[in-house]
Amino acid sequence: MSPMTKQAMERILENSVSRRSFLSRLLATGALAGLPCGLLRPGTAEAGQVWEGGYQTFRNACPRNCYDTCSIISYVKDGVVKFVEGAPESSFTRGGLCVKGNSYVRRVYSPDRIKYPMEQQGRGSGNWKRLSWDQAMDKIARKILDIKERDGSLLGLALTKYSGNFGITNYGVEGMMSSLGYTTRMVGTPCWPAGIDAQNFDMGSMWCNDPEDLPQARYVIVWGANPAWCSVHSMKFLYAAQEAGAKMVVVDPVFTQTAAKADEYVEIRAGEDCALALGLCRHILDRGLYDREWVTAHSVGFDDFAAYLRDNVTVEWAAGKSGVPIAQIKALAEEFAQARPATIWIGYGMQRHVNGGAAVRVLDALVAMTGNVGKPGGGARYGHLQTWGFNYHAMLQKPPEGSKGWLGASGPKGEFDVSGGAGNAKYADRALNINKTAQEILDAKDPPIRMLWVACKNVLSQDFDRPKMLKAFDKLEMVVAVDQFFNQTVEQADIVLPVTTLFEDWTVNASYWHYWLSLNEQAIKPLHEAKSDIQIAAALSRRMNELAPGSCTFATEIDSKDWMAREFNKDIYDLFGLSSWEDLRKGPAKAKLASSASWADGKFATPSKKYEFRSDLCAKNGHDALPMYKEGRAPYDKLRLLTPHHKFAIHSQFQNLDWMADFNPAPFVYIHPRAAAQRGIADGDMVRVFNKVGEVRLAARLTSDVPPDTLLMYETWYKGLAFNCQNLVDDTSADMGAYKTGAPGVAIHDQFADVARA
Ligand SMILES: Nc1nc2c(c(=O)[nH]1)N[C@H]1C(S)=C(S)[C@@H](COP(=O)(O)OP(=O)(O)OC[C@H]3O[C@@H](n4cnc5c(=O)[nH]c(N)nc54)[C@H](O)[C@@H]3O)O[C@H]1N2
Ligand SMILES: Nc1nc2c(c(=O)[nH]1)N[C@H]1C(S)=C(S)[C@@H](COP(=O)(O)OP(=O)(O)OC[C@H]3O[C@@H](n4cnc5c(=O)[nH]c(N)nc54)[C@H](O)[C@@H]3O)O[C@H]1N2
Ligand SMILES: [Mo]
Repeated sequence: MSPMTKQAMERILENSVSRRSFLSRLLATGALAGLPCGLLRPGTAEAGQVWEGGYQTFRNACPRNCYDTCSIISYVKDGVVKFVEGAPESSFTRGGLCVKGNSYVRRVYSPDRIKYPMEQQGRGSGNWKRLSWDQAMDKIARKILDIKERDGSLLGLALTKYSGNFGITNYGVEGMMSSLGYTTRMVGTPCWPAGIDAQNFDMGSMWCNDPEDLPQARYVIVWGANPAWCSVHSMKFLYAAQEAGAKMVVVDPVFTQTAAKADEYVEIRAGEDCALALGLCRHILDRGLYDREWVTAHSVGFDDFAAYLRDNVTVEWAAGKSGVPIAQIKALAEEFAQARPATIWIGYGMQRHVNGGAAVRVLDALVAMTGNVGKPGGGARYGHLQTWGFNYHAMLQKPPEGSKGWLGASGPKGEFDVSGGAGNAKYADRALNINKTAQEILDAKDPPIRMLWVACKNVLSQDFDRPKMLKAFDKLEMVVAVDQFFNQTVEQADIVLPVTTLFEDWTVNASYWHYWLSLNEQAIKPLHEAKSDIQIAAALSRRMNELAPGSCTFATEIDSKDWMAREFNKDIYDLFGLSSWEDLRKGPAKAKLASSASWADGKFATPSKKYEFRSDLCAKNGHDALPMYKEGRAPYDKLRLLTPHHKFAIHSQFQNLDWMADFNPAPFVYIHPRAAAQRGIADGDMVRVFNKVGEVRLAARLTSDVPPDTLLMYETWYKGLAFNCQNLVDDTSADMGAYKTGAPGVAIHDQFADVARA
């Protein structure tokens, strides 16, 4: 161990609490350029260690829905988090945090945090009145009991939860609902479901190589992903690949910061990934550059796929559809097929289309036919859930005896049994599509949804068709939002409950991209009157049982640390080489992988146990059996609208902080100079972007980084601004997702709009 001098440490810590120094520090370290950076030297910290100057260190983990799921060390003095850094022990986090991670100190201590339970007199009025926890729980519990009495079930109580906090104990929110009875659940995900289904059909599961083996790749295509912003810690592995001689290509309709770092940029017409990828496959087939041996040994249906390519696909056709020149397609195909190993990073952005699942299947096929599946440095990289085998103790709660609900698997879907039924086993929760939350609330009957519990989710910022969502909210008798900030959903809630940040309670975090596991220790006491979601569940259970004994099975007192410990099991310990979770106090652990490559043994989890170019399962689920071309969505307005993810925010989180607003105070819509000129729009003009869903007003920025037929704005919440891109995004479904996630994905990037000077 080589501790820093006390003075150096003090300097960093003192600097870290000032707003100006946050900016200058980020500038100095390059974090603003999207580069991860270690501020402290590796090996300087040990969990629980008390520093000379009185700083104690704790193990934390960023619980946001992000590829990187960073392992964090927090430095605490006098019960206050003074400074955070990336854990040096993780070769993925490698001692550095992103711009958002570096701002955690502000997020925790922001004066804007919700401090105590409150009730709003009139949604959207801002007329909030403080409640005690007892009063809040009493109002909520009485409402739940009232619903049960009126409907004979709790199907009128709905939960919407997504990705605000991916800590494993936070699945206790679902557990809380189960412990009340059978309720209505918003199921599915707005994020990645089309690709999940596609990979399940092709390989039997979604399973990516360890991203730390990227330096072994000789050729990398980053296809519809923007890791320079959305996975900054992966960039060092991409750079290492480039330094070792690999070529990096980016396929994106937008010239992103990742594209700027690539060796070649392919400007594709959005929604035409199927066409471009099929063109590549056809050319590889024609040149005989596919891996005949691998395809014969490990796959089924390749001949059918090859016949489809010969009969239906030409490079010229692919060029016409995708807008990518013929010569570039041919060169790309030849280079990709001849570089071994070659890999594709399949982004989540590219599958948010009506043909997104179909496109992911063609990309998988391209990687497979070139013999790159199962190879270190190769692979069709999308995501994985290999390290998520926890007990889900917090989640798996039982409904109270005699609870009634939706008729389960035996009953006709959607039918509610009012007869009393024979026992709990025949009942289930009512599952509704999270990506059509507004429509589902409007349509739900027998019983209608009366009450919505919102946790880890910002419905009015992140869900689709905001005008319709506002109408849907009008139907709800009570909305409870559990959050940290007065965001645009809280604005429309009746009761808000303050929730802790990651530093204020225990949990454990895994990643869907890398293979590290991190403990999240409680580093400080909960601020103000905040409670974690599982502590809120216990508080609700206490009041429910006081009012109606037996009405809630959730524990009424819980020790969060103990509940965290209960999530571990032998398989997790074995996978990570741990003897106890306490080992994680020394630092994050990495899964002991037999190979850095997924599917290295060539045994797939499909029905045939082989890679399936032809998937009957896929056909059974209503799609084409082969990876085939699927038309995109027909434009419904003049320009395409893309609303991807921003650098200074993760969805609606972080950009609301004053520290972020300092250097990114307001959103822009990015417009190509030609499209702008046609409309008399100059750089910096205030404009109106509008379509059939609604409109937003914001400043225009002219750039040829976007195609002439495309408008780009980033989905983000700016405190104090009305900006909300969901006024322009409808809830049209993607093709796939229902098989594995319970609901299809959503075609976020198949949106269209026009723009005019405001
Ligand atoms: N137009 C458009 N829409 C999109 C997308 C897009 O690209 N464009 N992307 C989609 C994608 S990929 C995703 S993943 C979703 C994300 O959608 P969400 O998961 O809704 O997004 P977040 O804003 O990350 O988090 C939601 C809330 O959780 C709160 N929170 C944080 N920690 C906790 C906690 O411990 N407990 C509780 N109760 N709350 C907590 C945060 O303060 C925040 O308000 O958005 C989707 N929507
Ligand atoms: N800083 C930051 N990091 C994040 C997040 C964040 O909000 N901010 N969100 C996290 C989450 S939940 C997710 S899901 C991931 C998202 O990670 P990514 O998938 O990397 O990010 P997105 O911004 O959703 O989309 C990536 C790119 O897809 C492109 N794209 C859109 N349509 C098409 C198309 O038809 N074809 C092709 N080839 N490209 C297309 C967009 O132009 C965009 O540049 O990042 C995670 N990390
Ligand atoms: Mo996501």
